Amino acid sequence: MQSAIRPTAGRNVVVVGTQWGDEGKGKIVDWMTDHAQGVVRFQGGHNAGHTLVIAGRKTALQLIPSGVMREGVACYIGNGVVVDPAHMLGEIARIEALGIDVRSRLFLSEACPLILPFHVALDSAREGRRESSGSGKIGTTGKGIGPAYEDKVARRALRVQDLKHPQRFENKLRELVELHNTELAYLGGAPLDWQPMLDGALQAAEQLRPLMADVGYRLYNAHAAGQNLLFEGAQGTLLDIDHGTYPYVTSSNCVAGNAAAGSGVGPGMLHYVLGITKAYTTRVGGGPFPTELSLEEGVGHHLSTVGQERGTVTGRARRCGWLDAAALKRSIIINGVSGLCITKLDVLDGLPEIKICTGYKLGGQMLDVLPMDADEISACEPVYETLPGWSDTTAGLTNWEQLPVNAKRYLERMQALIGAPIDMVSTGPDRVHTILLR
Ligand code: 2SA
Ligand code: MG
Repeated sequence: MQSAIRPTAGRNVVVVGTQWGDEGKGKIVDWMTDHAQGVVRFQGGHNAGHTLVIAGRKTALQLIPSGVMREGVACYIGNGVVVDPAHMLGEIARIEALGIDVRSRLFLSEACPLILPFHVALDSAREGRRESSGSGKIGTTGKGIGPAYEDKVARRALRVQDLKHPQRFENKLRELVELHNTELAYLGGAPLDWQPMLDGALQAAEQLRPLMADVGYRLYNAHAAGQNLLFEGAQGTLLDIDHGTYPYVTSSNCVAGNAAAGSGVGPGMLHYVLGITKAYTTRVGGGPFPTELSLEEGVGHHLSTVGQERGTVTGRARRCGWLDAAALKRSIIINGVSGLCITKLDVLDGLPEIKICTGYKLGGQMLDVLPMDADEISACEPVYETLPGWSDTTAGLTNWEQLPVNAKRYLERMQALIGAPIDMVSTGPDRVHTILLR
């Protein structure tokens, strides 16, 4: 059978999370990079945490595309990404310390908005205010992501290209600092001084300048030359600014459609959408989560501990619950998912029975897809179907035939409920722990 996901020449793949992030996208992108010559980030910033385990060695990437771990693969940071210059240089240095060459194959779009220290200060001051006012924290990563995107949309952001023009940079920066200091004062925060920010940015500029590139044009030419490109989504569909559980979302579009706008290519250059789905559900931060379980005991405790569910960036404990097929259904539709990769199946090993949420009860009605309104989602009572578990281990398996019969049944039922084919199953963190189905 012709493989649906092993790319043939000139076939580009978008990898997106179908849940609330942390589905294991980094490992899959890394695995798929065997067949790609370029990996592209198109949204988010260093709020992302992609953990890769290669030959037993764990690496966490936040801003640099996961393709960097493969020699010779080009890494692109598209215009849809918000870039903290200091963080970026730190991350490059950390990867270089592993003996990996980064700078010769990293391309940074000039149009990326910058994350500067006042964005970080605003992010945390606002979270503090939300908490003290009782309106409920969003539970951001505190990296300044939301405030940076706000400046972009307000058309006043400093962008990577401004780093090439020190005077222009200074003028815009001074205005922005003045503006943001007003809000910081309102929130009870200390005002920030523009001068050290300018010094820091101009220092970083020297190192960033050689990386600046016309990313969209490069991608166009790479595609024309027959290369395979991988578009690496960060966070997940239910955290999308438009389609997620608003306001408990991140500030970018995480859905597959944004792979085009966020990198500067046409939608015709996206050929296959791989949706990454964890075999259960996790969420880090606030907001509704219908299938959530207590982490203190039973299955919730099992998922949290066996799955080692902690934030890569912040170390926060992730909330855990059963698979939610009704939420996934929405995700499959919005992303136009071509095929699914199910990850962390082995975490379910040993559970006597496994539940799948097939819909919700809401105000006397039955729903078969996640509602759009966060308050309505909070009021939803999940409806479950129960399947038998399996006692044999699935960890590290590489072949469908080796899976316990009940694990196959679980995957087949999931596929039928969600409405998208499963093309891959990941059975462990290492590259080789992968079952390819089509
Ligand atoms: P932000 O910082 O403004 O993007 O936060 C807004 C919401 O988006 C969530 N978010 C994430 N959820 C899961 N994983 C993410 N990346 C890290 C990881 C998170 C970490 O891979 O583990 O280390 O805690 C990520 N980034 C943003 C966030 O929790 C808020 O709900
Ligand atoms: Mg993550």
